[in-house]
Amino acid sequence: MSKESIVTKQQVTVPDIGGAEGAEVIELLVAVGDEISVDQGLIVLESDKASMEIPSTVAGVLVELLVTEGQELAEGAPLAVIEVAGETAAVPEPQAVDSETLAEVITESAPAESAPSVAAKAADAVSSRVPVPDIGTDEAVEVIELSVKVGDTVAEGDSLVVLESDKASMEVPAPFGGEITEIQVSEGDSVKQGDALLLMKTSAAPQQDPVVAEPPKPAEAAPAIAPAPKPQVVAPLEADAVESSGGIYAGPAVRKLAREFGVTLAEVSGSGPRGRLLKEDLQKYVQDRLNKPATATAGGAGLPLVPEMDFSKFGEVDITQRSKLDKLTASNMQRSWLNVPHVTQNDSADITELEAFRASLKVEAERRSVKLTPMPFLIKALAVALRDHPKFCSSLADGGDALVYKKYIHIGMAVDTPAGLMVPVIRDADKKSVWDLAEEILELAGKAKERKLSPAQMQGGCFTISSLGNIGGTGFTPIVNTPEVGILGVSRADIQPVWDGQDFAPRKMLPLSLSYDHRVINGGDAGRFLTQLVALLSDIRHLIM
Ligand code: CAO
Repeated sequence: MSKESIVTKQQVTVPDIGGAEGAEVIELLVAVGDEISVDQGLIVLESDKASMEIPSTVAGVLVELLVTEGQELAEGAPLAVIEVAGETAAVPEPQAVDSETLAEVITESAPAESAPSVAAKAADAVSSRVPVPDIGTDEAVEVIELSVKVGDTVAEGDSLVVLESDKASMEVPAPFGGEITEIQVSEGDSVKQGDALLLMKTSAAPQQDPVVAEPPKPAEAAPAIAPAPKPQVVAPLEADAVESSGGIYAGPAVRKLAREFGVTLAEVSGSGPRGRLLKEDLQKYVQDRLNKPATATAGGAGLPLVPEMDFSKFGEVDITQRSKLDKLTASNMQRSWLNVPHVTQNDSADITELEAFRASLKVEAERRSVKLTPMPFLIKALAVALRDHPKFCSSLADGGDALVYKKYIHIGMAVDTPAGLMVPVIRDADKKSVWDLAEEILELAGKAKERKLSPAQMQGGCFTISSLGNIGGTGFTPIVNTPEVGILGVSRADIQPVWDGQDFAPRKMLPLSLSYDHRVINGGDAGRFLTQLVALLSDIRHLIM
């Protein structure tokens, strides 16, 4: 072999993946151009038995990735092309690493022997010891399930035990077909790589795979050790989402799906061999739950489910898909409604004088090309009340242990648009004149209706105002726009008879509904806030104070 430095392109293929028919590529761990080292994970494959990182068999630069996420792969499928630089003699054979990693026959009593003779030895043995394979960690993992019992006959690839660490759950498959003669662990035991799991009497020699002998270990009256079944079986789990696995026979893919659905595996019955839970079992369970009529039983997050209904049974219907904005608003509303203990306080402001003043500014408004509605006055008054009651401009933090007081007064304004509800934000409302506010309201409402608001124009609000004044109604319960803690609902102003101490006088009354987060705002705070707001609107001379 030449010792010249040359660059060769080498293909990495899918190794023996434990008899799995096909496994799905669930993650690409590298990108073209990456420097790859030997044993570095290239992709993550997931079969119905395990998730596993497929390591590179060579070191070099990744020049081509031959797979995509979601693709199904079987043993031998090409994965990647790696440009390997080095002396020809030093270039490793790609396949050799695959086989080494995937099937080891280890002798404990003899020095290293040639591969075929070790394989033959294992085949001849009466019983072979199946150890814990390379589980990608030196830490002990727990035996959470014994999938077989003494006397069982298993085929190569059948699950023998399920191990679980705080990061992964993995099945240990039979390295060859045979009969279980002794189980050397119990559920709940902690085991490490190399520890004995069980003994198997081989029904066929575990020959075919190329084998590699490990260095001799201290002699021990032990049976031959069967090929260590699998490398790096890793299915990451969220620490807080680890299903209690006792007695549940399910692979990592199913456990992962269950977590995504929020399903407790113990509630699902398995239809696979030995009661194994299959993906289909989970899907059927979820479908059944969705079709079940709502009862007092709790659904996800402890909520009773609202059943889906076939309304066409009662008459003609039309089904349309909701816009993204509508769906986003729906989920924001639900989140706020579920998280915030809402209280709504109602009052009405006598805006007779405000309205007279506004009418007197009509010509000036036209000259300025501005529409002077009650809204800029409301925002002006609101800004003063927010300045005087800073709690209304706060948000909960640190899991509820702290309050963030904002030293700016940015007010969100709900705008009803054909596409759905939008809330542009008027920044530093306390520093703007009524004319400035009137201009900005017009501009932001226009942009909202044309869907031309930038994300920045919809962020940073401290408090929201929602006016249905031009539409109608005498009051409503606005939902707090979390993480804000308060929202002002404005209904339609109307002339009403108001007792002035001697007579009923016709006054223009503006209904106001203040909803607040009762975790932050108390009734007293809300009463004082709304009373000040009413006073400001009833006598706008106070706005300049
Ligand atoms: N009472 C009586 N009349 C009112 C009023 C009130 N509270 N508020 C506004 N009006 C009048 C205005 O004076 C104007 O009439 P004139 O032209 O005769 O003066 C007319 O109604 C139209 O007002 P407008 O709606 O165009 O302007 P606005 O400044 O009051 O409000 C905006 C602007 C963008 C807030 C409003 O158009 C809007 O979209 N409101 C809906 C908000 C919403 O959907 N909230 C619910 C959120 S939760 O689903």
